[in-house]
Amino acid sequence: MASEQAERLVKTVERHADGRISSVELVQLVARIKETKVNLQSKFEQYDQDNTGFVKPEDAVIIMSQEFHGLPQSSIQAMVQRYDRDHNGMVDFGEIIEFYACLKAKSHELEVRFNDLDRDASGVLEPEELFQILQAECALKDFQVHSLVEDFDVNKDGKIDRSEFLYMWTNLFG
Ligand SMILES: [Ca+2]
Ligand SMILES: [Ca+2]
Repeated sequence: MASEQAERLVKTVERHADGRISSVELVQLVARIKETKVNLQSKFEQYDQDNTGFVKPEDAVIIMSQEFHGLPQSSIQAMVQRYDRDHNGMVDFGEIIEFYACLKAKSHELEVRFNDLDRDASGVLEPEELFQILQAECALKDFQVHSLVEDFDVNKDGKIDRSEFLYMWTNLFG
């Protein structure tokens, strides 16, 4: 399952590559995603000893807390709940891994690309502006982008300004 998901993610990145990202950058990005996935996957497997592809919500919270120290516990719990889609009390951790491996691999690039991302030059990032890049390069779903915005939208205006953006990335990946 792990390698299939990795391949799928890589294909997604390749398919959506446009003139904005050079082939060297793309290769580096893909390599970073793969490396991050391998690390997260091995942690996941410690909790999924029967190889079911799922972990208990409390274990997912532990893994995420270890990996993303700055992320508030409440955000992690909310996120894990969102991933328990059929409410059977088990979390498809493979999906979380895919999501975070890509975010983590992109973190530096995103951090230095605020102006680029702010396509309408409004000075803040609307969810749609974050959605475009994260959808294209990480194959994120709507709710994942909205959940990120919700977690780090300090002044609750529904947008991510420069300081919130910095706070987001240093908390997730600092
Ligand atoms: Ca904007
Ligand atoms: Ca805001």
